[in-house]
Amino acid sequence: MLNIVLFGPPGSGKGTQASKIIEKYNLIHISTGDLLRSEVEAQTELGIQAQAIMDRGALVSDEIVIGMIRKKLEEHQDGPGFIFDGFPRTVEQARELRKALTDIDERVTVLISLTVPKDELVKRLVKRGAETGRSDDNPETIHKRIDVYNTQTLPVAYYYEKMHKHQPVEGVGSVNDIFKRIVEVIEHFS
Ligand code: B4P
Repeated sequence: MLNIVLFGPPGSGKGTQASKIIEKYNLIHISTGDLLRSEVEAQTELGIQAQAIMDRGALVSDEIVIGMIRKKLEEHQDGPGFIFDGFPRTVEQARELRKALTDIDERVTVLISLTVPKDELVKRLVKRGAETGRSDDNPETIHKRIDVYNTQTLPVAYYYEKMHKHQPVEGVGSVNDIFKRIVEVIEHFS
């Protein structure tokens, strides 16, 4: 299996590049942001709790997120592999992912980390907020999300670095150019 973690701050292009990677490699897409947003839309108990957390730019609890991931892994054990988009976001989530993959005799192939300067991130997310009305894409929440990324999520990159599986990729430029850089990394690690 090819198991890719797509990593980076909010607005770095994870969701955008994930759809191109899936098209080329036929992987199962696991976006914890999308999974949470569909719970919000369905107004489930989990969704109601998650909405308040997401709207203030904080992270939903590890327990909830890990539960969602394990369910998805079980459903697609026989596929060509997974792309994890926006997960893991804490070192605890990274450890749990390792355990869950080990349970199905699998491991992460590579963590691809999209690097984008903060002013560009803010610009992209403000634009998306104006276009889509996404409730966490407002200036105040965007700054909070970037702070949360720097304090709680960035350590995940070091966790994979220690295993020689962390690969930074410049995330500024055209979507197609960035995708080419990502494909080079995937071909190298697979
Ligand atoms: P996510 O849904 O993961 O949101 P995101 O970090 O903003 O990334 P997204 O993938 O949507 O955006 P992208 O960079 O592709 O998370 C939302 C919230 O859910 C979190 O704040 C948290 O509360 C919760 N959550 C999710 N996962 C969690 C977890 N594991 N644990 C706990 N809580 C969790 O794109 C952004 C914009 O940039 C788009 O408009 C796009 O068109 C544009 N763009 C992309 N590439 C570009 C390029 N090359 N040039 C110019 N613009 C570009």
